Amino acid sequence: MAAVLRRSAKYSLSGKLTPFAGPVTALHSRNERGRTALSCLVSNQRNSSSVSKIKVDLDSNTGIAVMTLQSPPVNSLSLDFLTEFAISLEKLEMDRGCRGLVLTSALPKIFSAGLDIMEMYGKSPERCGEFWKAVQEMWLKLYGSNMVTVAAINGSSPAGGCLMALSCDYRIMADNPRYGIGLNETQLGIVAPFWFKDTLANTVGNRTTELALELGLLYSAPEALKIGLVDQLVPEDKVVSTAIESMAKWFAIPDHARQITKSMMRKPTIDKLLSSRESDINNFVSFITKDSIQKSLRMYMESLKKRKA
Ligand code: CO8
Repeated sequence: MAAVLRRSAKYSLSGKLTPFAGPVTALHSRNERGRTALSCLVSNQRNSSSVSKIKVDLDSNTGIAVMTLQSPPVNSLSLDFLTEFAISLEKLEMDRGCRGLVLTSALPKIFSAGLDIMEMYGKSPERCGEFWKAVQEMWLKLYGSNMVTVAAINGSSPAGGCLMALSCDYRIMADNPRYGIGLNETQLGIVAPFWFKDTLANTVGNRTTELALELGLLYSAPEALKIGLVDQLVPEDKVVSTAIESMAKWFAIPDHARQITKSMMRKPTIDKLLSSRESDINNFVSFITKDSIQKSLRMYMESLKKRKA
């Protein structure tokens, strides 16, 4: 009972985080199997849409939350999406009943298309700065999470989508060679910042990162497994269930020991960004608003549309 009250109290907190966060309404309900459905409705002053881009299901029996990205057409990381993501993550982080997080997509064939390119095209420097701060926040929260985090990658995951997966503790991908994953920024004529680079290098090593970043490589699922970018391939319909099952071996380790070890591995990388957040934002804004970069982004968007036609 006390635990139930404690959990309810936690969900009623209205996110203390992020200066860019809009008002939040958390809807909290239970069904007979003890499953807790948390639906965050974020209404942003810039955009009156109240449709949730992220669904969170916390199973209070297992302590595992499944966060499902559901922002069609491609789960691109817009400012609204990132804001909702940060709030949802913070709520789970504060919930002592939640020990593990599975991150997956509701969209067929796509985990996430990465940063929303339209957030970087034709926008004011102020808006670009706000957007980049939200991207930083997403990474800081996920890479530094105390929970066990498993990416259930059930589709393509370029650039920022790959970063999201890389920020988890473990990656399980659908065994489908048509799905690509990688930091392909140079293909767009843009450059992944140092903390994207560090996150990849911490996972696959320096030389592989050098090749991957310079050539903007997107790896097929089997290639990604070979270089250690993902940890396991399973049939597409087993990605989420395997991710949930995989939690058992992490939960068998005392939380404090696992968390301190994770922090020891990741803190230096996180601290590097924390000590230079403002200059990282300024670098992004001055780079992305350059005419030549805006032109590259426009051409890339056009090439995406042509490919479709
Ligand atoms: N942002 C915004 N819109 C997008 C994005 C995106 N990232 N990706 C796709 N879309 C749009 C498409 O233009 C298309 O729009 P429309 O229907 O109006 O034509 C719609 O989404 C559907 O796209 P597709 O038809 O291409 O869908 P497919 O199922 O055929 O393919 C893919 C899905 C594989 C995800 C494909 O869309 C794709 O490859 N997208 C591009 C992904 C990409 O390159 N993302 C990189 C973004 S940059 C980033 O994340 C890190 C930047 C780091 C910043 C550094 C700056 C200094």
